[in-house]
Amino acid sequence: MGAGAQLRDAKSTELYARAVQRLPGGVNSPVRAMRAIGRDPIFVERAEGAEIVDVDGNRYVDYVCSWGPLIHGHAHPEIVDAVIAAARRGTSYGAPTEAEVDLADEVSRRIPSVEMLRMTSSGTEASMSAIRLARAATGRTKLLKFAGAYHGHLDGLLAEAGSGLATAGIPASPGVPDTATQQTVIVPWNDGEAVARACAEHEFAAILAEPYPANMGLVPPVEGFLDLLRNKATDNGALLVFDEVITGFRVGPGGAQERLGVMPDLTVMGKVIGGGLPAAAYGGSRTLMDRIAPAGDVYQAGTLSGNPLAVAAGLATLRLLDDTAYTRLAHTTEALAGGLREAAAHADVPVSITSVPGLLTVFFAESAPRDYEGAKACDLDGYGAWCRALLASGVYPPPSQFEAWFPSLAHTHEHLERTLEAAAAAFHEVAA
Ligand code: KE4
Repeated sequence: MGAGAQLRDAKSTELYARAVQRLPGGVNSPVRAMRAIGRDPIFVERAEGAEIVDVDGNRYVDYVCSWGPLIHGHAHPEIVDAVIAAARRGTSYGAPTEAEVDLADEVSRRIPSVEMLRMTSSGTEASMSAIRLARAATGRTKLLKFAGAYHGHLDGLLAEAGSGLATAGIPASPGVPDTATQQTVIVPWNDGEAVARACAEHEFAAILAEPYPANMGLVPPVEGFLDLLRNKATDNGALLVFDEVITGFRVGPGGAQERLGVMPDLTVMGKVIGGGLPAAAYGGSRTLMDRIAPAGDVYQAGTLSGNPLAVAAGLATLRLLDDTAYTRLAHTTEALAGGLREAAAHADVPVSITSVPGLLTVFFAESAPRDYEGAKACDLDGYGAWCRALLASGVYPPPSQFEAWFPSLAHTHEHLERTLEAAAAAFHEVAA
């Protein structure tokens, strides 16, 4: 679709009217509702490679890619074939399989700090379980997390920073009891002094961080910040837990910890590990992981944890990720980021774009935020208007300023050309 084209939306509109009668907000996860960019959701009918087609036949270059799992794009033939072959042997046994051991081997080979892992069905479950293990291993309960970081919707982490010097978290959602968030201390990302103060005041079970936060938009750590977290966790007697649900297997073969050379005690993984099917995991040293039942006394379980279909998709996904793939993904990301910078500059729209291989965010702000307060100060309406214009021109961006774009190995030069043409027109539209 050319710039300014109108989307056909009759079927999506009809479906949305039905959906809101049966699903809260018409969706099964909030961000999909597109409320953050001021429009109703688009219902998808099918997808292949870097493209999705909605129920009205509109085609888009997709930069959500299921929020990260689809590093090879939609319906990659080898991944689909692996899932079909697995399904023909049965969809779930509730018993161990060789493929689960193979997947654990593949992960351990890639993620330096993961000697052993346990699979779950979602990143939330993996975060929750890693926290329980950290609390068991240290005999402590308090957690340190960063404002704007997201680790899943578990009670203890749906917490906001208290007012003023109060360091205990307050519930970020109705239904979350104070007792759940009182053990959570929240400090600003990239604020070494705040981390030092918190560690002087509290004995933590864990310091929990996305090494490249991508849930406030992509806000990379400032030089040395992750080393500081490593040192402060060690000095405090806390475990350092890296949530690599987004960065794992994406920013490089060994995730952010390999790229930045900072080793956590526990790693939370998800998304790419399941190749688009429900799978996540948490892992670390054998000493720590052998505390998990039934090897140890820390209970954690899951009916579909490590299920054959998700493991088949995950194995096929990881086995396709060789050095050439990472080089290509890095090149695609940088070409996209550079082109978007040029398009914004040409339209005189103030944006700042952050990027690491496989991730980028277009912040509607003069300078890149270094923390959540900075991200919240962006021109959210401007981002929303720009996204609506992109959708009308056949590009599907993440429908929130506080998310990242997920380029994939299926995005070709032609996709980038279409994207940058639409982005240029959309920047001129919002600049007018
Ligand atoms: P899930 O429970 O949604 O599988 O994973 C939670 C999670 C944990 N850690 C990080 C760093 C995450 O980004 C996520 C979930 N990511 C969001 C998008 N930023 C998923 C999209 C959604 O919530 O619908």
